[in-house]
Amino acid sequence: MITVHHLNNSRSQRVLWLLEELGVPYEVRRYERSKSLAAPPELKRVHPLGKSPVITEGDLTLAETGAIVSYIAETHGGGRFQPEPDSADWWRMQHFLHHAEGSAMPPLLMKLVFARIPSQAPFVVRPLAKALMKGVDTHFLAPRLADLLDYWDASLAGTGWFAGPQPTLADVMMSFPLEAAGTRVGFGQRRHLPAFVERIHARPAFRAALERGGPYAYA
Ligand SMILES: N[C@@H](CCC(=O)N[C@@H](CS)C(=O)NCC(=O)O)C(=O)O
Repeated sequence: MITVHHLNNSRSQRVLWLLEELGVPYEVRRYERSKSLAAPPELKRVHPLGKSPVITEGDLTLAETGAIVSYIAETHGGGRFQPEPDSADWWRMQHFLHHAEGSAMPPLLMKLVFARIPSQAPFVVRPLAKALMKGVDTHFLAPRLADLLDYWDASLAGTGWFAGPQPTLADVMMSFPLEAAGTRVGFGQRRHLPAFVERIHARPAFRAALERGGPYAYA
């Protein structure tokens, strides 16, 4: 049986959600973030990087959400949550599987980290730190994030899903960047992004995953 090593308020919500969608039995081992949001050291006993999600099943220990959702779909999914192999939608799904962590999350994480810097800087340099971070935000992050949000909004415009007419692993992977963007950046006038987040949160499998994993700040 799959064990999900689940950190509160984290990317591993996606893994629980997929397992619920596919009706795959699993166990959850919960870990709590510290005040600084770090994962607890016990996670390093599961995988050397100490991040979540990690799954274990038999001899296998697997980290990285993209690899985990592919493993679950391939070994337990029976073709569900994936378009026809090698179709254009299948390749679109592959694109978003990589895009979610490779291109979408880095600027969102930078936004989170930079926003925290001024309050953690020594009192006397706080105004300087604030001005510096504002500059980075305005000139570097904001235009890049706007491009990303526009791209995601346009990608959802056709069917409401990222890779074809049905939900796929692409939607599972993109759920976290969209939820994070909604909180950290805001969607502005883009209407497909909030509709997507509402749609996935209303799915019975997403609600069931919340019950198994515990409260999730983005839901
Ligand atoms: N690209 C990795 C990122 C893993 C990751 O950074 N997970 C976060 C939770 S969202 C974590 O464990 N943070 C705690 C820490 O860095 O101490 C994935 O998708 O699995």
